[in-house]
Amino acid sequence: MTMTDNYECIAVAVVDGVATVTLNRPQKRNAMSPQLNHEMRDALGEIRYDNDIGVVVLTGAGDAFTAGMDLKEYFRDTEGDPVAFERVRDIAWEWQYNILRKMPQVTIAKVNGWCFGGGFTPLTSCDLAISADEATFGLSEVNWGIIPAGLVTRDVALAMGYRNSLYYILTGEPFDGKRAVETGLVNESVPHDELDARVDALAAHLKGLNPAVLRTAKETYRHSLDMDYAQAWDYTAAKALQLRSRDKEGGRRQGMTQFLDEKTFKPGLGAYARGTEADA
Ligand code: ACO
Ligand code: V55
Repeated sequence: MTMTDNYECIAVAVVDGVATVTLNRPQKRNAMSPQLNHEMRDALGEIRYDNDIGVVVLTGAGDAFTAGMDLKEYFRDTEGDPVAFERVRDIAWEWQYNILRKMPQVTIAKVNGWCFGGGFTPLTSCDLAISADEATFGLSEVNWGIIPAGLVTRDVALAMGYRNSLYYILTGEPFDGKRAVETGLVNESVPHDELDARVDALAAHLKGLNPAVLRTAKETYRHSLDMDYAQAWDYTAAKALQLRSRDKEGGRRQGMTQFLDEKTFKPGLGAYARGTEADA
């Protein structure tokens, strides 16, 4: 599997069904170079088909989550060569958006430090995001003379809303983890020395839930947004039925049995005990 591959710009470690993918160019603040993007496309392309992995954590080595796209290798080195730029741009888009957003696993961005510009796309493509209070975020594009491109503008609009998006897009002002929570960009922030423990606990919780249910729930959420109400209603009904065949442990039936007959749990307060019962 992926973890045995020799990557230079990223690191992949799998422990107890949780894959941690680390952007690993700390000397360059994990700036996303073409090679890093290529390795990420490869690694996520493998992880997404690995049934033994239930949760994927994306983080950065050293004091950065990621300083964004690599100004030298991604922008300057392709200047004057639109085809070369398209090539590196499309590989970046492929993992940051197409693959990451559709991962069947639950994905968590663990924002340990600097997160700028193009870093907002992998950040918002993750389902959940937990940051360090001390992390620094910024839509720094305007500071050096470009607009938030790729899907940064679109993603920020979704995560932070109208006023906050335009404020940070137009000012380029940096902000910390606590502010990121207020704007809706991340779910929570905690002191940096508690970040690993908080993400580990969240990952462990998610890993304990029925993976087919989580996958179907996230797909339904993501696709519903692009539909009108009638389509969303019908699509959701079809997804609910799809789950019945996807879910090999028959979660729905176990849940009803344990609540209604055995009275061993309350669905409002926690999850059913997952057994080994195969769906008939
Ligand atoms: N692209 C290329 N190289 C970068 C990037 C980047 N995005 N960010 C940092 N580096 C490199 C620096 O050039 C430097 O390289 P060198 O040691 O070979 O000279 C090294 O990483 C360390 O960077 P410093 O600036 O010395 O680190 P410091 O800790 O003082 O500052 C900070 C960190 C604030 C993240 C700073 O590096 C920075 O502002 N980086 C750019 C952030 C940014 O605006 N990114 C682009 C957003 S737009 C987009 O992504 C499309
Ligand atoms: C950015 C810019 C891009 C890109 C991805 O906002 C992200 C940063 C100009 O191209 O492809």
